[in-house]
Parts: sequence; structure tokens; C-alpha cells
Amino acid sequence: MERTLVLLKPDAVQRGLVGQILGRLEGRGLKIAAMKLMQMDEALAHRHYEAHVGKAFFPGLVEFITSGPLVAMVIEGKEAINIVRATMGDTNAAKAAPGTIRGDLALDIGRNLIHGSDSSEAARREIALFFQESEVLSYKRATDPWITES
Ligand code: IDP
Ligand code: MG
Repeated sequence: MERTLVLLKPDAVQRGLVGQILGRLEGRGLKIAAMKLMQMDEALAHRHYEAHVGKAFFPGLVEFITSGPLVAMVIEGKEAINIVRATMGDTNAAKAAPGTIRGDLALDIGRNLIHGSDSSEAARREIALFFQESEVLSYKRATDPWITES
């Protein structure tokens, strides 16, 4: 099983799309291992997006991501990192394929609704930025054997 950090960004909260987006992830069979509504401060935004510090879009990204509440969660499942990324769609929502979250619900690269970790190293690092180990729960669902064969 893999775990990945997912953020439903402030645009998702403001547009009332949290339930819809979460429903798509749950619908695939992915499991919520941790979840909270919170507001990122500048320090956390810098740490989370450290790979993008210095890029032209970075100041706007920090302003946007700290502008209001977001939903942070740990999502768990077989190949969860790649499956969440594929379900999100292209970073540039204008190019995201229909059927993906961004391709169905967003238009703009700077308002693309959702974050998902892009590798297992990133997932480990990012989960630790947002959650204490005790906040990430392991539990079985009666449906698990109907979702994953092994
Ligand atoms: P990702 O969210 O699909 O992993 P990254 O390349 O890691 O995409 O970029 C992180 C976030 O920074 C994007 O989701 C988007 O919100 C923002 N971003 C990336 N590139 C641009 C850009 O060219 N203009 C505006 N915002 C950008
Ligand atoms: Mg990224």
C-alpha cells in the first residue's frame, strides 16, 4: 500500500468542490488515512513548494495557497501516488484531459484545485509536513477485498 499527500486547494473550498473531488478519489477505492481543514502559512508554503522557490510563478502560488482554508489529507491505496496524479490530470488545467479532476472542473494552471505528491520520496516528506504520525490512521474496510485483489 502507498500513501500520498493530497491537498484540496483554496479554490476547491471556495468553489464548493471539496465533496465532489473527494468523492472521485473515494470512488476509485482510495482510502482516507488522515484529513483536516487548515490554512497554510507562508513558512509551510515555502517548505511544501521548496522545489519551486525562485520561479516566476512562486509568489503568486504562495499568495494563492495561503489565501484561505484548504483540505489536507493522506490518501492510501495500491499505487496511490500515480493513481491520484492520473486522476488529477495535467498541471495545466487548460490541457488536462476530460475525465480528470482538473480537466472537468478547472481551467487555469494557477487555479488547478488539487495537489498530489509526485513520488514516494515527495509523499514521505510532504505527509510529515502536514501530519503527525499519530494522525495518520491504519484501518480495514469491509470493502477492501472488493477493491484490491492482493
Ligand atoms: P503539480 O501540482 O501538478 O505537481 P507542479 O509543477 O509541482 O505541479 O507545480 C506546483 C503548483 O504550482 C501547480 O499545481 C500550480 O498550482 C502552480 N504552478 C505551476 N506552474 C505554474 C505556472 O506556470 N503558473 C502558475 N502556477 C503554476
Ligand atoms: Mg508537484
